[in-house]
Amino acid sequence: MKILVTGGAGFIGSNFIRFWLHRHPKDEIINFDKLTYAGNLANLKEVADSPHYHFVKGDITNPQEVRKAMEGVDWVVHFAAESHVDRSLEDPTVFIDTNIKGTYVLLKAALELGVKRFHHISTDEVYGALPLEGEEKFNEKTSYHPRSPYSASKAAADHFVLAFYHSFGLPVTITNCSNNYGPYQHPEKFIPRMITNLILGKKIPIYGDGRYVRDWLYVEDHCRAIELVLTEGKIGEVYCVGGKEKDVTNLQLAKMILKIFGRKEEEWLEFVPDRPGHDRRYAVDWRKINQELGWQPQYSLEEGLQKTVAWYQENEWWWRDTKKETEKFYQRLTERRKSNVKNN
Ligand code: NAD
Ligand code: TDX
Repeated sequence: MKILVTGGAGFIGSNFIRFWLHRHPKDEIINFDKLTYAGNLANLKEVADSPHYHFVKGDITNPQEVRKAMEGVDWVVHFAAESHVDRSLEDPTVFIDTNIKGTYVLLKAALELGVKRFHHISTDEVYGALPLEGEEKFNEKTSYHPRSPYSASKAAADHFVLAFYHSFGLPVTITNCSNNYGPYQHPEKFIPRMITNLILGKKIPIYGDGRYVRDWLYVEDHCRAIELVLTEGKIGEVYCVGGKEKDVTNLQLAKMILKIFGRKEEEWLEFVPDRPGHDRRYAVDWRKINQELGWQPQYSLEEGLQKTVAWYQENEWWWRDTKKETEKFYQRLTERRKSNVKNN
């Protein structure tokens, strides 16, 4: 099997490549990645010398580069995207180019080249926000209500993927997954930001009142879900993927991490201006993939966080430089948010 993975130098894509080559050592993977600020080939150092792994630097919005890389490929697994909500609030342009146009360019090439499976990695954020108090969860039938430029761009991409299935018969599948965490996640995202701040002796920045809820999934559990959908999933179907624990607020999550570090919560939390349009609660109902394909998450949040903290503690070389750049971005963002609060 020859698989083209887009965005394989990013967080989930690189975890997926290592996972796949470990479990399917005879397969061949082509990692097609533009190496934006979020892409890092160091994520793949363990497989870099494998004859079953090839890296191609390229942009998914470029039809020629895409066609060349996709020639002779059996499956496409599409991770490449701009993935950070806060960046999409600063400037949505690149989100429209990469997430919408890039997905369209890939779909078109996949159809022309007769790719046997196009698997699209999407997010639970396309469904919008749930009320804080309530039992409701997102499932495959929930209607789309994206609320940030990031989620709007992912929603548009999802619609194009399904349009290529219904209109042209491209064999597609989609997974809509909740918040991932684990090794190699960029320190701009909440969990690695908290961990790296604490390692550096800095406080955890909590947006708004901290009573925001995300559905946390350890990245390896996500990789297993994608594997099952690729090998046993039904063409044209969408599968929601989520974590074990529901309704953990950002404040509770921060306290779990502080507990791992053995630090006192009142000294290490800092409330900072909120993200505009901040989605209150996400919760994913993953019964379909459980009942049809037998998937369920294996890691509890506690276990996953322990492993993740240990990884960041042991791999400071990986995040130290990136962290400096990221915190410059956050400094500008926080100043802007503070002045917006003052002016309103
Ligand atoms: P990431 O930001 O860590 O990595 C994205 C990768 O895509 C990078 O390697 C980057 O260089 C590459 N890329 C960006 N633009 C490109 C372009 N134009 N051409 C080629 N490559 C390009 O993202 P991630 O967190 O690993 O997310 C991967 C996918 O999973 C995304 O589609 C995201 O929407 C989705 N997703 C992420 C999460 C999460 O919690 N991280 C949850 C659900 C879904
Ligand atoms: O410093 C912070 N303080 C804080 O309170 C940061 C960076 C975040 N937060 C909050 C905002 C969210 O409620 O933590 C929560 C998680 O934030 P992010 O890590 O930015 O993730 P989120 O916005 O939920 O989106 C993520 O999950 C879904 C990924 O970035 C997306 O790519 C994925 O689709």
